[in-house]
Amino acid sequence: MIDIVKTTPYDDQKMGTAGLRRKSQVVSQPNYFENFVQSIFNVINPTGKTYVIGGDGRFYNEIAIQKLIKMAAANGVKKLIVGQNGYLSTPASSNIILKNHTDGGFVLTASHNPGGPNGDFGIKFATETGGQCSNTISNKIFEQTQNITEYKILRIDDIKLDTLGIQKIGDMTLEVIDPIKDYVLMMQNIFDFSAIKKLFANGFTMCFDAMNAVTGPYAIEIFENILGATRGSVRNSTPKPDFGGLHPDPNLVYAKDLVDIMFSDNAPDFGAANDGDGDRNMILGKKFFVSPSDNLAILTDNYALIPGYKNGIYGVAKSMATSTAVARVAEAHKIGYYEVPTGWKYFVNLMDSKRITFCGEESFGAGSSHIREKDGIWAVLFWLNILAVTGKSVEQITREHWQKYNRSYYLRFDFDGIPTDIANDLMQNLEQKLPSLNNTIHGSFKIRLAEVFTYNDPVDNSSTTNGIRILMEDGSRIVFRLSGTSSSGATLRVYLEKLEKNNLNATPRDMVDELLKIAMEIAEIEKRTGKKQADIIT
Ligand code: G16
Repeated sequence: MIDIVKTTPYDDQKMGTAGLRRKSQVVSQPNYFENFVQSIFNVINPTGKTYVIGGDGRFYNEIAIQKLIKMAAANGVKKLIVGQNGYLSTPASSNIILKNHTDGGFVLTASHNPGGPNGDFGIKFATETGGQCSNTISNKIFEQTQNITEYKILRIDDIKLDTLGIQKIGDMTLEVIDPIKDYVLMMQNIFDFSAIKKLFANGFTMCFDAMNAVTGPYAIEIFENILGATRGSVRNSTPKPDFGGLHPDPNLVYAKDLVDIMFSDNAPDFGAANDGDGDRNMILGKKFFVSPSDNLAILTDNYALIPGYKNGIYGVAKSMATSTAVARVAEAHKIGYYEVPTGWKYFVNLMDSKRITFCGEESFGAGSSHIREKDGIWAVLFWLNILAVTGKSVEQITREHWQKYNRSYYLRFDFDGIPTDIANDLMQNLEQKLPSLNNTIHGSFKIRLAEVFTYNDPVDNSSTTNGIRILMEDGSRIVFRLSGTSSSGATLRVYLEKLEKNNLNATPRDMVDELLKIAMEIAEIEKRTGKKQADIIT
């Protein structure tokens, strides 16, 4: 029986950079999740349609997925494809959407944000493209959330999701699938698994940190079971509702245990980590870190070594805040190059229109048009394939890359927990100042152009502004943005890039120090936020 439940709106259900992300305690308020899901259904008219659902297993996943299934059935959905026990990584979900030509999907995740009763929960909504919905759709959904008066839900017992196969939920078909199988097949079609197998057979060692999140079972199957990495190569491999207390963001700060292993004297040959929902990656060599911006540039430069790309790639895109390293690779290979606002959804049109094959971001994301999300395990396999074919180390590959293309020293400084009005005022004040900054000299830098970044999508002609960029005459840059994934308050991100042609072996912190001082001063960060220094540097 369908219940029609009366409800009242919550005013904070506007989606950010990647879906809706809020504190678990906020999402678990009465009707909060239901209001948001019904608002999506009100916009997409789901009658007779098929959707994919899953999540990263975090706290509230189990409860939310039951609500979602019962609401889908009550709203006329024809079929749901759900990962066993409610698990699907974000990239696996995108693959299932595309492979089965479904109408879209829901991933229950707050991605790299911490989980648990005091952590975060979230919902990513994808369309039939396999990528997250456009701003036009998310604005319509927000409008619905502001006017919602009721939602529909089937009144039935909880549904068992532990057994593979098909069941009927009212008039709706529910298919429980193996969350890993199709993903593995896709990876086998892209990469040279036999070369990587040989690499491991010859004693190559790796440490993959799944951070107690969704990629653990994928990583065990691919790296240990199929490719033959030694048992135990995958650590923190059991997904836990609170990620075992870890903050599942694969960077030098939050994946500290892995970093310690990789910088110890008996470090394995290769290290990597993924985030909560499996779309982010961090790559490490023995005592060596590959910055995400360099990562994208190196993968792009080496595309021809990978069976899935050996016939050529269309082009490459990066988010504006990502370093310009990949631009130099695109120029050398004479392939298309695009800069988009932060948010993977901006890459989707470029992939669908065959303008790009690869894309990536400074926030530890890289991927290709095999799906419409970034893909953590894909990036790790890409590196393993490069290492297997070239016989070189991570450090060697990266240093040779810098020799060939120069080095973009790059760091991101995050100022967390700023009251939203103060953060907005800071950005507004900076924006007003921009015209007066052009052609001014600051220490050893001269500003060539200071502007608000505007992206004009070549496919749908939409225009989006995102962040402020200060471009220096020598190719160095300062970028300011407010994060779109904070679950409360605001985070100011300051991205610094120092382009260097000769001094290739310095530490990034030393190289961007002068830019940091300029950024602090221009944006009046200390005066306005009271913060003398960043909370997190990645
Ligand atoms: C999401 C988006 C990414 C974006 C990132 C950071 O990642 O999918 O495209 O780069 O947020 O966004 P912000 O700087 O606005 O916090 P994820 O891994 O959280 O889905």
